[in-house]
Amino acid sequence: MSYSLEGKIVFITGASSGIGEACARAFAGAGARLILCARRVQRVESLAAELKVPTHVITLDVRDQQAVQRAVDQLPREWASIEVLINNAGLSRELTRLQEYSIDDINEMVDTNVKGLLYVTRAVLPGMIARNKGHIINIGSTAGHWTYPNGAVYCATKAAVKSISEGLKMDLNGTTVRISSVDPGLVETEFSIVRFHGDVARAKKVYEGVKPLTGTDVADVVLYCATRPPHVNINDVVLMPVAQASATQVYRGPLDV
Ligand code: NDP
Ligand code: 8X3
Repeated sequence: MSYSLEGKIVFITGASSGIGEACARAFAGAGARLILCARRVQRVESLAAELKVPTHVITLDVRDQQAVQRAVDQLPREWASIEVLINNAGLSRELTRLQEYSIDDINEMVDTNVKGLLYVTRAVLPGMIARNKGHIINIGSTAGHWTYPNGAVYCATKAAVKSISEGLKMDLNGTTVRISSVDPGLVETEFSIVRFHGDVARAKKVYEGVKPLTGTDVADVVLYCATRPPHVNINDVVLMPVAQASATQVYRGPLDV
């Protein structure tokens, strides 16, 4: 028997694009009520207008700890009982040897992927524990399992997400709050465009000759984790395109998929 999300409040960071947007659509399909956050709030407003479930939109930069805490503390009463938190907001910048990395790029990845995720979790989790009900789903990455060349910083941030998920499983022991990590390989979203600072042609090359995962493929797995019966905790799911064997081994020939 799967767990119903009908009417449940689901908080999604990074809902303006890619996996976060796909999660919003998937969880709306399951009848959840959605708190949708990102910096590009107009995009989130347009998405919310399409969805046929109640939504609450927040402009949020997860790097701003005070803004994160305020956003959670100031939720209207009817939106305060968050049951599922999807920590999705994240990004990569460049692919470069550490000795050449721009300090701004390093800070942006660490501040968003690690500190931002911690800030949101720290703000939302006490309420879940007090209600003894909740589920945190972190979007990690295969990059957190296997480091690849020129990816030390991004891979380190995703290894941190893996450690945070594992640590939370221990910290939450004795409560009914669940913690899952969903760790995809190549997903075609705006991720590579952001990584290469808007160079669309370079971003396209990442997926050349491959059928990558889509945001919807990942959202399916996130939804699966969230709809297991309350005694079942999916700890970690690693998913890749069938054409991908590791971070660096990607088959770019024809495949009948
Ligand atoms: P997108 O670039 O399409 O989406 C990233 C989302 O994160 C956007 O909604 C963006 O919103 C949000 N975001 C970025 N920085 C911030 C910030 N400071 N505050 C709030 N929101 C922020 O990429 P994906 O959908 O692919 O990425 C989503 C997650 O999936 C990331 O954590 C990424 O690391 C992870 N991932 C991606 C993979 C891939 O191959 N695409 C594979 C494995 C994991 P806005 O800019 O409007 O604030
Ligand atoms: C995104 C997947 O391999 O580009 O986390 O780092 S990868």
